[in-house]
Amino acid sequence: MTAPPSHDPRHDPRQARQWIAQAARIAVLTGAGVSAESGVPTFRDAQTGLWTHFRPEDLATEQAFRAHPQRVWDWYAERREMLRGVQPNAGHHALTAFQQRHPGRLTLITQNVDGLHQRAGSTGVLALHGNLSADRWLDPCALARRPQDACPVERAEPGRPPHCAQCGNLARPDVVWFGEMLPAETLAAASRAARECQVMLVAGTSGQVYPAAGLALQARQAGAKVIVVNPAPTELDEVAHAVLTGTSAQLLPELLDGQ
Ligand code: BJW
Repeated sequence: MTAPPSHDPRHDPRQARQWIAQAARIAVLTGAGVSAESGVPTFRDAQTGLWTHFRPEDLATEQAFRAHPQRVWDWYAERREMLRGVQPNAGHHALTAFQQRHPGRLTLITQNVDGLHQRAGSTGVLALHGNLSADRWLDPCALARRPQDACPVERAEPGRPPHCAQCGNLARPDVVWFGEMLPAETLAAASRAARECQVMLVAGTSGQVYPAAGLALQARQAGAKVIVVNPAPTELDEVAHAVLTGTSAQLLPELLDGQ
């Protein structure tokens, strides 16, 4: 008879806890699942995931925004509104508390744009996919003297994307859409943390989106133990030394609290 998962060292949180205890540097890569228990929908979960109801190419690309700015703006406005009503959960808090007990030991890399790690008090968060609550200009300003200058005049009408009254430039959410480069310095810092850690903890991500998912492979190739925390199978399970089945609000405290 096959031993229950809890008796297999590959599924044993005690083994993973020990690796964490011994690691001088820990990198954590989080995804949408870490915020699920705060009430924030994931992208790819059946029934509840955002992509169950919408096609990513209709909403999360620059082409979609240029073609239908109001539709995309409304979708983001709705998500921003939803975020105002949610709070960090036990998983976010466990990461923050560990960082506070061990300054400089844990680098937090997130694909999440919801700001919940930051609101929980985590510091130095490497936000690979931007920030849902911030805007930036879609195009470089046609009228500014220097390319880095912002559009001089912004006009915001309720419910509509703000635009420059002089050149028509639109504001867009400051997130990373498909086909767009991740912020170079943030990605470089995340890659460094992945290559320099002894343990990489991968929590709440399907591991389907690159280059973020590639950080787990980088950590593994550099000799780190890779631990996956997820209630469901992920693309990164085969890269991992330990696959812990459960939610992040349950398992992150179990792995991190008291050490
Ligand atoms: C729980 C839980 C609980 C549930 N507890 N867990 C190499 C190979 C193939 C393709 C590519 C490649 N390199 C690049 C690409 C293209 C593309 C890509 O990866 N495509 C794949 C999907 C095929 N990547 C890009 O385009 C990236 N840019 C790029 O590569 O630039 C270079 C380039 C430019 C031009 C041409 C070519 C290259 C940019 C990616 C940007 C991703 N943006 C989004 C939207 C952000 C804005 C917004 O929010 O609207 O980021 S998409 C979406 O996916 C979001 C997420 O951050 C990201 C990852 O999703 P995540 O977090 O993993 O969520 P889910 O839903 O997938 O998974 C949730 C998990 O939680 C599940 O496993 C659940 O089981 C689990 N869960 N409850 C713990 N309680």
